[in-house]
Amino acid sequence: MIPNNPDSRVFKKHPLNPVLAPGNFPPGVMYAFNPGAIKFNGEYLMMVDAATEAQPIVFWLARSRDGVSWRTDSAPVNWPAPDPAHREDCVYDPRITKIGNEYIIIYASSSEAGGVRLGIVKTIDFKTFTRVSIASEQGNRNGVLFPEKINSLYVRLDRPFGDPNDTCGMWVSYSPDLVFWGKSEPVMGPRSGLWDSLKVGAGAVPIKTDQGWLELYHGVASTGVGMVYRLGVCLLDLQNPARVIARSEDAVLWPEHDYELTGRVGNVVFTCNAIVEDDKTVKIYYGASDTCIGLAEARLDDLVDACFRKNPFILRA
Ligand code: M1P
Repeated sequence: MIPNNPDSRVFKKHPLNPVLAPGNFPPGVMYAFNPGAIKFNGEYLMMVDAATEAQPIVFWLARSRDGVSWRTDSAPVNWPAPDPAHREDCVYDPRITKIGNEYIIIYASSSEAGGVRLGIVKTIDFKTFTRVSIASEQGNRNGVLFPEKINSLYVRLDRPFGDPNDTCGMWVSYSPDLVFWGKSEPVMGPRSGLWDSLKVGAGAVPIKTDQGWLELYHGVASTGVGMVYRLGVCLLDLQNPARVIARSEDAVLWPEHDYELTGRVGNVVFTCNAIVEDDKTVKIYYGASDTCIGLAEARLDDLVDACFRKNPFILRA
């Protein structure tokens, strides 16, 4: 097991964790995890991966006034019909970006015949959802849209894995219309010997800071207990997000409690969101062991600082 550096603890986990669990949903929901989250109409809103007995994973909304106590809708989201060219039969890991008055959701769209691709759906009210596109080739997930255009183009991070020789790293792509995507280039890959040595994938919607785009991402290492998913942070250039300005050497959140160590897939913390409060506290609702949802909070400045901090225990050549 690659040890966690206690000095790198930036996020504080909420004492009432997990703040949302399958038992909070109507009967039949067995796992509830990896939500997109955003503030909507003065409330916190999560769009949760909910695995029911009837279907593998569907999206389900949960709402909260205080960000800690949640009430769930009585039924899953009324998701739009599949694209005829890609008959998705499972959806997961929604990431919600607000641009203007629209909420644009990039998610993993899986079909037995067509593999995993990025789907894009939008809404203005979280009641009616409209399909925009299937936005990638087969073998891609962990897609997330930046909250503003750069050089007049929409920008997304993603993690292509269609090519077996791929390093399983994070890429950036651009689009004029959320349908046609290109100008793709790698941003960063796994780092040998560290907590993110096997694969890395985009997590939260990037947060604009005066030091660059702060991206909270997940990294995976193969260890004696199997794959371990942790979270880290990096800063990307505001005008050219393919350029990494700084990247945390240590993880900033890792599995350590029972609800994070055991479940549908154990040893996993995973985020698809980050909510920045007016006082610059960053809240994340993270998936724990693909089973339930925890809340963790950090100061935005501390996350930026973590990108630059060096781990004194790493031997450098
Ligand atoms: O089971 C852990 C995670 O595995 C996948 O993430 P990645 O593509 O980075 O390996 C996803 O299926 C994710 O939903 C899941 O939490």
